[in-house]
Amino acid sequence: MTRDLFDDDDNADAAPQPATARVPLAPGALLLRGFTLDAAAGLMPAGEQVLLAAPLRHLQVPGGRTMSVAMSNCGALGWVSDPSGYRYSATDPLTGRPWPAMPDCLQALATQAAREAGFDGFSPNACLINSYRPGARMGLHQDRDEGGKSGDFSRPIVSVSLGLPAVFLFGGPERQHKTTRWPLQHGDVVVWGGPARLAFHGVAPLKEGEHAALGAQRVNLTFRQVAAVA
Ligand code: MD3
Ligand code: FE
Repeated sequence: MTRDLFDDDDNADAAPQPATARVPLAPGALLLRGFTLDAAAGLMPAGEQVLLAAPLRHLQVPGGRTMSVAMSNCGALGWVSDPSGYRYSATDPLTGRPWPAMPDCLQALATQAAREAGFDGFSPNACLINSYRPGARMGLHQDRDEGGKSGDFSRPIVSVSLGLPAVFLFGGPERQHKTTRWPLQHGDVVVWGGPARLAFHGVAPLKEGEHAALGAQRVNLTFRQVAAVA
């Protein structure tokens, strides 16, 4: 690469460097627009491999309802729910086997995005895969199962949006807090840390559509650094 030969301000022919728009959504929450656009094509085969070993499924939640979002996991720990509660588990309850390993390209993407947002040394051990078909939604909730006994929420969560666009709802520290709406597109990455880490959030019902690579679907990956499970 000889770009440094031409690396002066008056070189009008310089190829434009891909600019990732950085949009602060709230204190602690940074949207990196298009952060995975270049890598997205490489992420999808990695994701497909994971889903062959640990298929998407609709989990039940306490109260007995079934989630409209289909889920799976990769990494040392995976988020699971059944009528008795939510928890992180080292094994997939569907197969009894450990979750598939987190592919290196996914791990690296999450660590880089966190660093961009000022969180050095993010080393996720859990990646939750959410698949939304048209109509699927996620109600307002907090993500509190990562902190372990000590309640350590110093690590951010990194989320990657692929496929159809969705409207993300971002609230405050209490459920009643009013929410703001943020469209998230294929390739967007958001880092949620600091004061945003325990904010209520959700996803509006997915609109019908067809994405060139993923069909009538939105896939969201969330990377988490979960404290040791007892
Ligand atoms: C804000 N997933 O899996 S990702 C979830 O699009 C979840 O599938 C949504 O909420 C989705 O728990 C939203 C964005 C997100 C993830 C975690 C957060 C936003 C967050 C944790 C704290 C605050
Ligand atoms: Fe969440």
